[in-house]
Parts: sequence; C-alpha cells; structure tokens
Amino acid sequence: MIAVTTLDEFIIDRQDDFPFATGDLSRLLRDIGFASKIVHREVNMAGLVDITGAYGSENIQGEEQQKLDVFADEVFIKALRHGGEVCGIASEEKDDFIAFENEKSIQGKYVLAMDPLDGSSNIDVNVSIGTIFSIYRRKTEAGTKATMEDFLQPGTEQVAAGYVLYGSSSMLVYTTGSGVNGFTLDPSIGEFCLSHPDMKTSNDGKIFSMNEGNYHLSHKGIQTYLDKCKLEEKTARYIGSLVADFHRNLIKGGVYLYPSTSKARNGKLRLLYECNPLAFIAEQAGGKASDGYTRTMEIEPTELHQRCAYYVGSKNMVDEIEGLLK
Ligand code: P6P
Repeated sequence: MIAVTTLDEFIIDRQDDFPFATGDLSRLLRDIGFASKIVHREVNMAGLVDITGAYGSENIQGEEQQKLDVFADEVFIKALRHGGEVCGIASEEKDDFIAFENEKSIQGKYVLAMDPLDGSSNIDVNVSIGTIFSIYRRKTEAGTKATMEDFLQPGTEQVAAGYVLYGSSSMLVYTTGSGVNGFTLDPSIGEFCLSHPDMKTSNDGKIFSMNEGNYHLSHKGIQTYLDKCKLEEKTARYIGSLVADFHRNLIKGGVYLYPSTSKARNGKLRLLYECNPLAFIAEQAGGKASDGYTRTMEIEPTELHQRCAYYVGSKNMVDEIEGLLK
C-alpha cells in the first residue's frame, strides 16, 4: 500500500502552520472537497443520464443554463450551508448573493464566491470543465446577515482560493497563501490525494491561449503580441474552458488571454469568481495576473458580476503583454 496524503490529512497537517487557526477554514476546505466529489460523480455520468441537455432557464449572463450548472450550484450551496463555515455565497449562477440565516451559518467567519461549473457549454461535447472558488473573511459582524460589503473585496484579501478540474481525472488545486498544492481524486477510495505538491509555474512559456476569433476586435498591442507569438513559433492551445487552459499553462508554462474587445468593453471573465481566485493561484506559483494595466488582485470590485480583461500565467509573458498595451 503506497503512502498517500489525502486532502483532509493535508488540510489538517497544514492547519498547524497557522497557530491561531481554529479549524474553521480547514472544515470549509473539506466541505468544498466533499461537494467536488459529488459534482465529479455527476459530471462523469453526464453522458449516461439525461442531465446534459440545456436546462431552459437563463442565468444573469443570459446564457442557457445546462442542467449540470444548476446541479453543481445546488450541491455547493447545500454543502456549504450545512457546513456552517460561510455566512454567504456569491455564485455565477445567482443574480444576487445568498446570505444564510440559519443559526450556525450566520456565525460563519467567511464568505465564498464561486463559479460552480465554468465552461459548462462544453459539457455536451465532453470537454473538461471546472469549479472555481474564492474565500474571504467577512467584513461584517458575526451573527448578522452577510452584506454586499462582504463580497466586494479586492483579491488581495482572499484567505484561500482554488479550482476543481473535472477532466481525464478530477483534480483539486488550492492555496491558502503558502504555496499551491494539487490533489487528484482516486475514485476507488473516494479521496483527493496529494499528487502535485508545491506547484510552481515557469517564468516563460511556449503556450499562448486565446480565442483568436477576437483578433480584429482586440487592442493593437494584443494583435502585436499574437503576431509575435507566431513569428516565434509558440504553441497555440485554447480549449474554451478556462480551468483546463489555466491548469495546463500552470504546469507547462504559458499565458491565457481574454482581452477587452470592441464587443465586450470589459472582457468576458468575471473578477470575483474567475479572475481573482486563479490570480491568487498563479501568483502563489510564481506567475502573474493583470488586466493589462493593474494587478488583477488589486482591482477594487464595485459589482458582484463585474468583468475584467484578463492575462494570467508565466510572469515574463504577462509582463510583455502589459508592455505592449501601455
Ligand atoms: P469564448 C467559458 O464560457 C468561459 O467562461 C471560459 O471558461 C472560457 O475560457 C471562455 O469563457 C471561452 O470564451 O468567447 O472564447 O468562447
């Protein structure tokens, strides 16, 4: 029997690194791991059970909700409400944030922002999809209902962030500000096991990831950067699923670009539950994330679902993009 470190063991071991940790964040991370296993199971059955068809209703993004979107949203909300560690949740699938009122949750020290199933348009074509989450300490007093103030915090205030990638295998990758660690789900024992300790990304990379259908809609500096990538014979890789593209580039080196365009003035990606959590991971792994002018984690949020341009990955590549935009 090979010795494996499960996610739960790792979280508890690392809790000792935080002398004042009361275990609340540890329990919250374990609740996220638990909910991820349930979503993993449904994602892996998607082809078999009639839950891949479009759900019919639309979310705030005006996108048709795939049934798995709704399922994942409900699984995480139920698990976190039951766990009682968060007093509120902001979700891509919900127009407004949820402020829990039950006796335990209203005392919760944290709030969570999430995209429960990003890239869900890829579900019925069997492309990897992912969950992205971001955790903050609440600003308002424990025992009161969460308010918008608890959610509109810059990314620098995150206490933890991570993602789950439902791919050829399911992985959970997270940081609490002391490095990045990756866990692979072993379905035979139902545990996420430490498979990628202390993940680091290279300063440079050969991979650039962008929907080049937006080339002519993008800033001249972005066009120059893309032209340069081709002259340098870099590799174009774009799956159309942020978590999958981000994860590949984190491991192999590379940069993901979603610029603001003449059609989408503020880009497409969401600051709170897509850009900030992955920016935290990227920086903790030695990479960088910005909107081309400002460090992503220093952008002051003003709306729950606000969008921002996003360049994330190998530091030197993001630096080069910023140089061309300035
Ligand atoms: P486009 C999926 O909808 C998503 O939010 C990301 O996962 C993905 O990288 C991006 O949008 C794809 O957008 O405009 O290239 O189809």
